[in-house]
Amino acid sequence: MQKNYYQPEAETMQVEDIKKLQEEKLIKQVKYVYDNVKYYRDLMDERGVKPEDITCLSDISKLPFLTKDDLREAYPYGMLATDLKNCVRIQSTSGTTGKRVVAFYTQNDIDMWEECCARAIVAAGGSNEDVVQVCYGYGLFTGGPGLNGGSHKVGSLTLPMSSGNTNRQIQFMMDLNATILCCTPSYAAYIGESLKEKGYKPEDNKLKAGIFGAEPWTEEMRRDIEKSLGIKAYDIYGLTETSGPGVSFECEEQTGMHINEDHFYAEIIDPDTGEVLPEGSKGELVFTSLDKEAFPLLRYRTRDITILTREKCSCGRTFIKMKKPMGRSDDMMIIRGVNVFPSQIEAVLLNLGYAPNYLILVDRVNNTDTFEIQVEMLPEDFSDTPKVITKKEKKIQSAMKEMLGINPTIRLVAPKSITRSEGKAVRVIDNRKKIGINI
Ligand code: DLL
Repeated sequence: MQKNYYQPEAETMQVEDIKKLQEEKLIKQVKYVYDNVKYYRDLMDERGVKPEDITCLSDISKLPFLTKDDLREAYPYGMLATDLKNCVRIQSTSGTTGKRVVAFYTQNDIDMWEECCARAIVAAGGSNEDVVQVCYGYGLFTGGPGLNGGSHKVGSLTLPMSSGNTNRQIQFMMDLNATILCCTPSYAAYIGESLKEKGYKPEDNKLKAGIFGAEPWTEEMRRDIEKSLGIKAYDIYGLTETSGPGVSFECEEQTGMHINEDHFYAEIIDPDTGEVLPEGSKGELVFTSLDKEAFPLLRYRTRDITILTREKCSCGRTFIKMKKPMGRSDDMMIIRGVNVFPSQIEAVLLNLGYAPNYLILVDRVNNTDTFEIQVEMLPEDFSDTPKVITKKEKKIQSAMKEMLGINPTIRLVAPKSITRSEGKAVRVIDNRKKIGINI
């Protein structure tokens, strides 16, 4: 079979050449960050590390880590490494106002990011003959803009659908003969079900592949989606902080995602001690950008748990592969593709005058995440009529929607009815774990 790559010279580089390139880029990027990002320079100074101390890849372990908290502390401009006039875009994670992570991009950063997405599309069999339907969200979320840009680079006809309005998605998919679908795996499964409900069989659509990511999904889910849509389903990974989707992507082997190592250096660390672990070990994934201009990050702790392996891949790509993320080392949940922290929920409740007695219940029913928050009503509200209670629930719901970007079901429950814990409070019951989804 003819192998297709978007940038073969990079994607099939000899491993020694990748390492040499990474080393050269790392040395430059560290100096660039030291010279231009005061926040990180201070961290390096605190540790007594200077850019000259970084002379080879393994020296990276001398550098301090960066965490989401650092990025929040530095919000909005503290991590910016270039003049604002050189920046052309921001993207952002969902999160508390004022506490969002805001990532900046120069045009070169956008080009690099879109090329990474183009590699993913070509690895999924895409070319300028394809019609790529992008139903990741557009806007501050990186999913829509990233895959949209990648599809342009490939020269595919791009359908910038954004998420939601499933009837319209299906109409465009069928009328315009979409061949590649890009969305979260749970939305892909939902589209599959909706097609079936409308009486379509998998062979009635022209789709051949899907590029699905932004949330954890299982091999079982992959098989379900492949069957219901009649496609091959490819995984794609990324995070706002490093650029967005396309940091790594799957090839036809479907055994893990190749990391775009010419732009990102990956390490696996022990989440408790920070020690760098050898290849093949399970631990927390840490990324260092190698050539970003606006928002370069050195040793950024993703909190995603995975394993890196550099086994020979039948696709011919030489980039190291990461396994599907197997969980997180923090309390972030991904619900319907949106990142949710219990602390955000607590902040909303405290703001509205409730005590922090709540329980978050998450499950996956018919491939869609369910999300309920039980909140203890205030003792003085206990005698409220059902109508008044419903009104209060709606008020909490709209405040949650504003904070999180998604709508939970809110249930006000009797005072003192949520079990108190004697140790660490159990705030989250995530039943998706029972069906093998490693949230
Ligand atoms: O989710 C970027 C993205 C968009 C990736 C579209 C793929 C497709 P954030 O909203 O910043 O960015 O969330 C990043 O999502 O740290 C992981 O925990 C999780 N995640 C992303 N892709 C995958 C995946 C986008 N393929 C966080 N499998 C990351 C499992 C994923 N988890």
